[in-house]
Amino acid sequence: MQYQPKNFPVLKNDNLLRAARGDKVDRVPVWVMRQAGRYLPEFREVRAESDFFKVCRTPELAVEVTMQPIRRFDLDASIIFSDILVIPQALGMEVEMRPGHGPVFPEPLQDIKDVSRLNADGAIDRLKYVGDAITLMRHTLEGKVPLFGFTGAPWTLMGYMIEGGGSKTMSKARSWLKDHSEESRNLLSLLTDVIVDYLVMQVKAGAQILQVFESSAEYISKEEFIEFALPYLKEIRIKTQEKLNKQDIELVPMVVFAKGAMHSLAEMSDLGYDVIGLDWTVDPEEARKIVGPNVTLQGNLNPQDLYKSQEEIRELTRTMVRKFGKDRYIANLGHGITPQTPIESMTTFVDTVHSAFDD
Ligand code: 1CP
Repeated sequence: MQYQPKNFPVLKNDNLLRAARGDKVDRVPVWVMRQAGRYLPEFREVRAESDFFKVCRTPELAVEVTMQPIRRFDLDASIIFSDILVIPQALGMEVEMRPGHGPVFPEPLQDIKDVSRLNADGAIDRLKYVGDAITLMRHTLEGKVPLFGFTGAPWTLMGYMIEGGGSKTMSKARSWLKDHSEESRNLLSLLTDVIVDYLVMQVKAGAQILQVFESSAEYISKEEFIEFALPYLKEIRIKTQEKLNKQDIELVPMVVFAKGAMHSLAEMSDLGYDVIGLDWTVDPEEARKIVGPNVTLQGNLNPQDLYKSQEEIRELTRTMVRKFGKDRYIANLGHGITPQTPIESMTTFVDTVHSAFDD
């Protein structure tokens, strides 16, 4: 089936896009990283029937799980169901999603020579299923809320490709940065180019805002972050916008979320992203002081706080939102929601954000 990226329904709730651009909002917009996921019984039902990557590759299934949190909660954005690891897959690496364990690469990059295994030619064509899911999602949403596209950032993808999955230290990948810095830069550049084309493809398919996940920034030092992450994050922002401009496609807001890199908020505010995602380690007022008034902040309740009592969640959320203020702010957690989170806590979080300035 062909999904046509045109004649999309008119957007009814644009609070999140307005907040991203620095315009006034009717209410503080909120969404949650990993809002489609295992804490929802209806998600577990879909996953009981289908392998993780089958869900990603089947637009009807990807759209179904993307819609699940939108049906349940009064969210202000949706995010297309996929994973950051679809890029290494499209470059020819095998990735399995092992139940209860997470992603595993049976043949990770073990040696710098292995980089030559990667095949960037046609990678975007092999990711067309993500575009198809985005296009179908835009039609299915009926303009209720905007749709995020997303990607992993180069350092984070490189880490998974070398470690062969999640890691507590990313030590093998870190040693590449030290011992093979030139080859590491070549790999980061290769990933940057694919990421740019992937993001442009997602916007053409209907993504209305983009988030770049540098989730593994937490494993590297500030010096390494400045040398091996920041330049590529900047290049992604610049080249994505250049390519969209060249093709006469309207720019969409861009969000950078670098978990564990709150030491570099000042540097991040110079990258030209519209929105900076904060992890939960930073105080809202401190972050605002560092980045200045011209960038939107997103975040940053500790996901573990959703295991507290409903009364405590209300109190923590209200205090957080009031510290950020109503302008240039998108409420979220400081990282993804975790699988055991009570559904009631998510409802409390979302509704408390919306009512935080009611009195
Ligand atoms: O609802 C949404 O947010 C959309 C879906 C989404 C997103 C944005 C998924 C589905 N994954 C991601 C991004 C992603 N994937 C990141 C960046 C965000 C973050 O830091 O959390 C990362 C690091 C991954 C890699 C990944 N995929 C992990 C982490 C592994 C580790 O130990 O480091 C895991 C567990 C996955 C699997 C996955 N991806 C998504 C879901 C719902 C799941 C759970 C697996 C399942 O359903 O079986």
